[in-house]
Amino acid sequence: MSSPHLRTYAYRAQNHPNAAARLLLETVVRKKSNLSVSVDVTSADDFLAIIDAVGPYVCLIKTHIDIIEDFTPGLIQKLQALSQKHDFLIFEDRKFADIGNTVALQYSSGVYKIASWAHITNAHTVPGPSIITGLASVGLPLGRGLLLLAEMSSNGSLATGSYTEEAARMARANPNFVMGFIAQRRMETVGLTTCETAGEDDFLVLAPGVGLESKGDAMGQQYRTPREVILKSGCDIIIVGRGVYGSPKNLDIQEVRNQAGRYRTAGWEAYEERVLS
Ligand code: 5FU
Repeated sequence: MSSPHLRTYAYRAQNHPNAAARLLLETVVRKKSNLSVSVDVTSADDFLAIIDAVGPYVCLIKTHIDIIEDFTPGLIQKLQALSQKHDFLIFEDRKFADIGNTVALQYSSGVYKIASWAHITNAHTVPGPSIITGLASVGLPLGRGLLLLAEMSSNGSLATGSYTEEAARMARANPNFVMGFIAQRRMETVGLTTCETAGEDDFLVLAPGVGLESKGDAMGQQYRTPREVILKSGCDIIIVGRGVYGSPKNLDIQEVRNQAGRYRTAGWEAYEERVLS
């Protein structure tokens, strides 16, 4: 059997064991978009304005809800209304990293009640497999999906080598709730011993660190182009933040729309080249 990334998104949507992954793949197919925009702004008005502008071009909106300075629970209702209006899923980039009992509380409770509105969230593997057990106890009954942080885009990341291999093994042991990875490449064969072969699991790879112009920022972020990420590295979804919305201090909503369209086209063309060639 070929690696999942060589099959179409439509085929993978029909066969995925995780409900959130199926919804995401179906949205990708309907909208012909493998673009996720990361909306890292601190004002609720800017947050909603950017999402309304990029909504038609994305399959997934990625949030860091705890950076919004004027957060109120009403913001979540507005976000959900935009998700309905524009047909996209929501990924809260919470990067959980504690023991199972604590992450279950952080996921379900507190100010943000992430599990109640985010289709997808993610976790570091530092605490070991109990972090998946804790999050799954909340998320699985709600049809949510979890991404494991197997690699990071930042310069000098420690998520390499045996750490990444262990993350891949943890995913393989939990294929119902773990729907994929935050990573920079495919993970099917990572961490397999010489006697093992890749199974039938289809883990989606969502890749941050994507930019068409810049190669990085002053704080260690590193960018690759959509073509490098989707075609050469076989990732499934590109995650783009500042490449789409620029500087939040000078928001130009028409330009945000233009950039979202540009990244969507670049990501989709790279996918078509991948599955058709
Ligand atoms: F896990 C990761 C990672 O390895 N790199 C990242 O950049 C997550 N991110 C997030 O993607 C980061 O927290 C930002 O929210 C976003 C990238 O934003 P940018 O503006 O495209 O650099």
